[in-house]
Amino acid sequence: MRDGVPQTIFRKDYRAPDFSVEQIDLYFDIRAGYTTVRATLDMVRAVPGHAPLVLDGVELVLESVAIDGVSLAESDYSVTPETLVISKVPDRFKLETQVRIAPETNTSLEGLYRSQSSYSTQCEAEGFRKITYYPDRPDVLALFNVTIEADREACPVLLSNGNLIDSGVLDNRRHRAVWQDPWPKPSYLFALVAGDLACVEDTFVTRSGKPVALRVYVEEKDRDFCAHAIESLKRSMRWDEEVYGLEYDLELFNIVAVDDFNMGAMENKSLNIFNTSCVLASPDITTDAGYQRIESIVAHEYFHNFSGNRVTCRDWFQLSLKEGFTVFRDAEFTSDMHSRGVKRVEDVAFLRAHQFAEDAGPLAHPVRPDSFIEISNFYTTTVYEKGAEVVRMLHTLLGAEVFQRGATHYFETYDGQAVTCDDFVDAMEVASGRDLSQFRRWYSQPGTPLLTVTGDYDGDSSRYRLTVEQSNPAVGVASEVGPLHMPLALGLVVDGAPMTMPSGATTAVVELTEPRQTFVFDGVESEPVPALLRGFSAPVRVSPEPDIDQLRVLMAADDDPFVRWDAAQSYAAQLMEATVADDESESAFLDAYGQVMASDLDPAMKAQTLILPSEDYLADRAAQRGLVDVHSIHERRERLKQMIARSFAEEWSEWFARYAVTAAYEPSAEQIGHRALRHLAADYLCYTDAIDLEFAEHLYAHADNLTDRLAAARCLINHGSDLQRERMVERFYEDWKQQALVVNAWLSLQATRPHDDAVETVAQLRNHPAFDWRNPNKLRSLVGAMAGRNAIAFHRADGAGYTLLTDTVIAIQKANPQMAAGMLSPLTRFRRYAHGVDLMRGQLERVAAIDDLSRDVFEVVQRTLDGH
Ligand code: HT7
Ligand code: ZN
Repeated sequence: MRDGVPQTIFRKDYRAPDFSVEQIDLYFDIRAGYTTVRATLDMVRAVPGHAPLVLDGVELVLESVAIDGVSLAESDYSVTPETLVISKVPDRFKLETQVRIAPETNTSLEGLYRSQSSYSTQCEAEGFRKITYYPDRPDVLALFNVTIEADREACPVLLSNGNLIDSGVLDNRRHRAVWQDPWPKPSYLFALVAGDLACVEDTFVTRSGKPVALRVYVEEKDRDFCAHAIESLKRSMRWDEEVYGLEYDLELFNIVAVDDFNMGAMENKSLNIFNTSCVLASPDITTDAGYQRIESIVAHEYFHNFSGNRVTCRDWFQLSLKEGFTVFRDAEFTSDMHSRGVKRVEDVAFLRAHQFAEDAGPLAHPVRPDSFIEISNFYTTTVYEKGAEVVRMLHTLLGAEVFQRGATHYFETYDGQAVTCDDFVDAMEVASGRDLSQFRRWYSQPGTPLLTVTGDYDGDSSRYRLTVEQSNPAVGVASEVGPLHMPLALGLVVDGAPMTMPSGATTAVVELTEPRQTFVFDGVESEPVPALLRGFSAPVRVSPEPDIDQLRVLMAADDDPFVRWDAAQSYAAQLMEATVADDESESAFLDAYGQVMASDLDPAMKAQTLILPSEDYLADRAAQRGLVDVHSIHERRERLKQMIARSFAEEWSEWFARYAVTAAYEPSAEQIGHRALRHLAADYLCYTDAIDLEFAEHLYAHADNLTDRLAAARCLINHGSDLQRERMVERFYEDWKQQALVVNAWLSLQATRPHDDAVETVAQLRNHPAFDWRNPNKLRSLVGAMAGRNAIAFHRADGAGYTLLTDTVIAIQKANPQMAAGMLSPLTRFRRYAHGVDLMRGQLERVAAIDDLSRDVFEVVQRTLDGH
């Protein structure tokens, strides 16, 4: 492993900053090959004493430093690879520094870097220190004034946060723009973009009548792909006014799309920067899911304007304060815009497949972590998705109205401040008058709680007693903090219908606070089937699962969409997990499946219910019982698919015709639902005896959208002959090679083909002109897709999948540490598998042995190898 172990930062060591920055004036002189950054900081000692000034700075070439106009001699300060320290400073002073940076050679995609023909920034979490010396921590809020100078032709567009207050032409074909942000902000929200970009403009009028200019900047060739993002932005702005009473606070809102970006998007104040994959949309380059994803990410970044920007985090341990809350807000927005039931089952399926696994593995951590080496490793599904579930539980416990009052209190009380998760819960306590101290344990307890339930029905007294025990099976991290406070929403299905509770509703929300509690329901006329965890009211597992008879009742009769869907998932999972296949249970399952097919569920929900549980979810279930055998999971799932395909062969053909969308493409709920059912039918048709796949050739040839084309291509690539596959791969590329985002989908199609030799295909595609090692989207679409979404190839018995992933991580880890650490994820749960454990460990040890390992990768490998 590398020399010198990187330092661990602990939450308990938090100290308020010694100095505050009232204002920062930044001057950027952008030249080909290097950029000069001059910074003037108005600084004030915040904690009385004589503490030295310690500023963060990484990969900066310091050219000068002055205090109150007087240049410092080299003996007055010291520079380390990560800091600038000035031992003697007055209580109030102006600090001026000049540094030189090299955006052109910055491949980490943090700080200021060049992507295609533009310069852009990424400062969250700690990228600002790659731009200038600064106290780069979220609890230092300052006013930013930014001047940018660059070549007029190369960079006609010069953007930063806030308002454009001045601009002008300079000598030597150069020009200048001056931006002023009236809102104090932490450095992680700073942004700058300079380049040759087209602008698509619109206007939003706020509820108090103020016009806001909305501008989306993209490459000229992408100008026609911005409409969906703009409409999504307008819907988000309106929703935040209507639901949270929050009105946008500037006259300008910019979005810039860049190709090289480590994540989906970034909420910089008034200058959101997006991965092109999360903003550009057209029927030819975007799938149905892609349209929905763009809407939700645009909304997510917009909502951060308040949950994150106006009220920010005190330190990075509080990341879920802004991320969990904002994920909750964007999920509610999507639910209000589309189908609440579908959104909920999609989110729960994701949480169970990914967050539950994270919480059960060596990288498990609380929603509010206690320590980290590299904060970039904590942009996790626990901080985001489990964090959102924690906020959702508050919403359920307090009710929508009180929760909304709490949110308003939070935004008003902490406006302009950097606060903690505890402050958020405080606001909810004030609004509700309730004691939420036990609820706070959710922020410090890792692991997925387990609810063990027992029902007891007494027909004589018409009484049903439900006993619930909660525990948190050891996750190998931290000790138990005690029982958690959580809402358990439940119903009772009696004689084939949900029973009305004394409240008049069919759902009762009971509160769990003790290790064991019993709830009594009277007036229950016959033995009920309990419908537990309606709406997935808490991020927990429930045991035992209902038996098959109960699942059939829930699927048919419960009135909660999540419970119905969950019953269908459990039913299919239990069938696949059965040790011996028996004809009777299989035909009972097929009977239930047929009933869902024939039901009047709306098409999108029907598709969700009919899609079998994912292999990831089945793996998580298997890990609860013992070791995970990915090949057996795949085979059992394939076998069930074959059975369903054959039993309903006629129906699938009929559905394929019936759900053809004849109108021009639009991403409407109706069309999306119909396409989902049609593609489900197409998938099953691939398993019927008569597979000539002509229907797939036809689907591809007549498609007017990417969703259809990918469904068709998937049939041919995964189920066709070698010739059919090769022809499809070639044709798809020839048709779409000009569209980078479609080419990424083409790479993924090949990387996720469930076959051993996908490993060789991926290895070869790394040399294809369409691949680019520097571009995170390409890495994710090719190598990431094979490792994360193709268990058959990745877990190949000879370990070639593991080697390929590791080679890739090693190749990029110096250039882009964040990406490399993220890509290691499929190896981190190596201990849970029945096969390949030593091979995976061997690859992790190979990474650990590298001398110049980045901090990001070091932390992931170390925690994985040291973990359980
Ligand atoms: N808040 C944003 C985080 C983010 C990020 C973090 C680390 C490295 C690169 C990054 N790009 C964006 C994304 C969000 O809205 O949640
Ligand atoms: Zn976010």
